[in-house]
Amino acid sequence: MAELELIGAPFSNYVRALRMLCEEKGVAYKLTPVRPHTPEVTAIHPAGQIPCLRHGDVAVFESQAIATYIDKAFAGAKFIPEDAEGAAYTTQWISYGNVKVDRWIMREFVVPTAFADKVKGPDMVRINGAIPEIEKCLSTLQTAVAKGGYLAGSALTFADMNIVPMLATFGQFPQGTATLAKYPGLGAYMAKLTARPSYVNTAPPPRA
Ligand SMILES: N[C@@H](CCC(=O)N[C@@H](CS)C(=O)NCC(=O)O)C(=O)O
Repeated sequence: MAELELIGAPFSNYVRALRMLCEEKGVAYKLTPVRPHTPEVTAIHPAGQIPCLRHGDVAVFESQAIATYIDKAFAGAKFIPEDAEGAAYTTQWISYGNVKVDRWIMREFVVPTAFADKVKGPDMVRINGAIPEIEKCLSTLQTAVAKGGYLAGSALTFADMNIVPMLATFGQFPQGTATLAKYPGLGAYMAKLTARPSYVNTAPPPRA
């Protein structure tokens, strides 16, 4: 069978989530660690975003679609359940992660904090404005994982792998640590997920 190639820089949470999926399933893969908008990426993704996948003649963009392909194309444990209810809850939390958690944590907090204008400094109005929306996300996620231990119920799914790198990134900032401390149930869930070899083994190298 052709080699599975994941295309995208390891600092991307979306790339990490897919690497975690491969680790959890025991699927061998080659990582091509390129940034967005590079030729390997634009050959597949019309908007130049990472991650992308190549597997023989198959070329896929969008992390949820890539995860679905990997989960279905390879044997082993399923992380996007086959049953109607499990599939619905899993894709529901993947979408919520991508639309709400990524928006408020990554786009409105992490990016304006870490890549602030060198002259003007960080846009604190924008960054502080994100915190109440992030808290809504954290509260929602804490309630969800309180039921069965994982977002989609009592079993680990790709929805958990998708969300945990985003939450952990938030926790790398002092304001993120302080905000997360208000949600101990979510903290326990994060501790459980980040202790897994699939998370530990996919840590991005320190940025140069
Ligand atoms: N919905 C996309 C989001 C991917 C995404 O936002 N990737 C970022 C890196 S983490 C990117 O490529 N950013 C560059 C850009 O949007 O131009 C997915 O799930 O794959």
